[in-house]
Amino acid sequence: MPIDPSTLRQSTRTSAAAAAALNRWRSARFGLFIHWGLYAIPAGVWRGKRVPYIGEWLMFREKIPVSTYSKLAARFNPVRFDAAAIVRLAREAGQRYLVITAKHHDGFAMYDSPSNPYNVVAATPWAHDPMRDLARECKKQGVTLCFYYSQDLDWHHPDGAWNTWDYDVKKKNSDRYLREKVYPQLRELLTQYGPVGLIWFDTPLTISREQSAAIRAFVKKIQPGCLVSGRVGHGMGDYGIPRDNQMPPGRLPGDWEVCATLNHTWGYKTHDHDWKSVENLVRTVVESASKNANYLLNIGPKADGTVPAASVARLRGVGRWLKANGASIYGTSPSPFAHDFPWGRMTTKGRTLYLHFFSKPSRHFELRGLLTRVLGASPLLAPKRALPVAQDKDPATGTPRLQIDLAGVRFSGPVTVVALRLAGAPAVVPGPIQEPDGVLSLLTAEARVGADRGQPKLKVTPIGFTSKWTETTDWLEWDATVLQPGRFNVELVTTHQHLEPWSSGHTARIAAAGKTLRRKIVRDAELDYTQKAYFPRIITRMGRIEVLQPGRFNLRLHLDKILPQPKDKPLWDDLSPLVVQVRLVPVK
Ligand code: FHN
Repeated sequence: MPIDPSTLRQSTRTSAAAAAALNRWRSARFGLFIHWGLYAIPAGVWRGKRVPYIGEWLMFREKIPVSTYSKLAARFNPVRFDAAAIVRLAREAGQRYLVITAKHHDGFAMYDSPSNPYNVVAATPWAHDPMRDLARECKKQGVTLCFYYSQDLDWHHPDGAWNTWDYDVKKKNSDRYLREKVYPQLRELLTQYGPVGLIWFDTPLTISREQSAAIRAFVKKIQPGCLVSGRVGHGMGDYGIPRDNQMPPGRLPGDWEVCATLNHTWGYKTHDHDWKSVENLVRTVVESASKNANYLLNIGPKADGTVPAASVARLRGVGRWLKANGASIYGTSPSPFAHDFPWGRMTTKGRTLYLHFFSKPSRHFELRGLLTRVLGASPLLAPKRALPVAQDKDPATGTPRLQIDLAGVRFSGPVTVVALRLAGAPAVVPGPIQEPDGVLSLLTAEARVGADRGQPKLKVTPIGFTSKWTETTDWLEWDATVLQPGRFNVELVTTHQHLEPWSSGHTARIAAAGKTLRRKIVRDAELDYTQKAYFPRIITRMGRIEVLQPGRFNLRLHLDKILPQPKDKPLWDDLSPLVVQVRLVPVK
């Protein structure tokens, strides 16, 4: 599913009201996404056939005519819908805002929309507005109500985008669609339910820059404190959104939201039982917070209004961890380090640095690169006794080292947190530093970009991948700190966007430690991480180098041969190699 790369940028036009709203949203860190609509009736099955892909795309996948699909409305009677229970579930999960599909791409409004009869009150036997119930319950239970609204794709309206089987594309007029449907409906959403935390716009595939700007202005005029998601398009959102289920490597500049499914669909599907584990979900909450991102985790209620039991169980599982450990997530700032650590992630709150361990490290844990003095360390949970700490400098490189004796920590559950009390706000040595296990990880986000001649065309996206690498003269370069010299296997890590082909077969060249390694980009292995099911990190083994001295280490990456981009690719897609990092792994 192609996405306009401008959704990765964030607007700088922020009013005082929006800044306050953004602060509140940021400190919430965890939200509930709800995809609920007519598509919950077929639930991924059409005319007896299991339809691949996400459930809410069924109308598009099967090219179901509007006249047929709209008949589902007459069968929509979710008498077991219980707004109080859904908001309570969000509370139990530790989610502080809720984003529900007011109108998805099928064009059906899941609320009372006086401007358009294709809605849940006017067109269904239920004749009930669930958003009124949710607004009341959110207010009562202290959860911020937000709406998802598909401002571009609309397969029901003749002027909406992407229904080519009912309507003549040449006759479509997007301004008329905005005028007739989007603006009236946005006004309703922003005036019928009290304060709205944010409008979660999505899939800006055909919308113009002017249209995105106008939609943003329209929302802000009615509710200045209502945020606008990055997918309003053209960098007009208050925060950015990576692709669905995408976890960027390293810390991110600006505000972000990682949106994710619990299985592999947003709208309910009867036959998707591949659920993520509570461990994976908790780690993703932590990892998002460490990267200055909120985590928006989805449920897809069934056609009768109930939430699948597997979803309820998982959300409650995350909630149990957050209830005990929430101080290390809510209201925190991201990790002071730009890179990820092999043992876990970090968040900060003022002078406290939280170390989130994903696995039990060795008793004498070492953290490199923290410049600030540590006054004390203790586990976040009982037994809260002080842990012995020592700080010094690596004699050869001067790199600050912190040792913590973790013998007093009870490691349990998906993530164990240790809090460090610092003498000031955390300051760190910039750039990559070799880890105590000997691995050196060079993230694209931490690289210098240059060219042998002129200006580089190559860019690094805000989420830390290369983009538009089309010139063999362009390069990425890193300066890193090596503490334990020796022989290393050099690995190039590339990725691809979900559902898009992996761009392989190019030739990479790495120059480091007086050696040149050249190899075709092929799949030798994959890295393990939380979102590997969607965005694999593919390792190409480049060869071996030997680093003789501790100290500064330089590595430069070129592409010697770049295969041409396919001619028929969609405009916004980048099929050049997406480089995530270069890893140096000590030879055992
Ligand atoms: O096409 C939609 C999809 O149905 C779903 O709503 C997700 C949620 O992020 N957004 C779009 C795909 O990115």
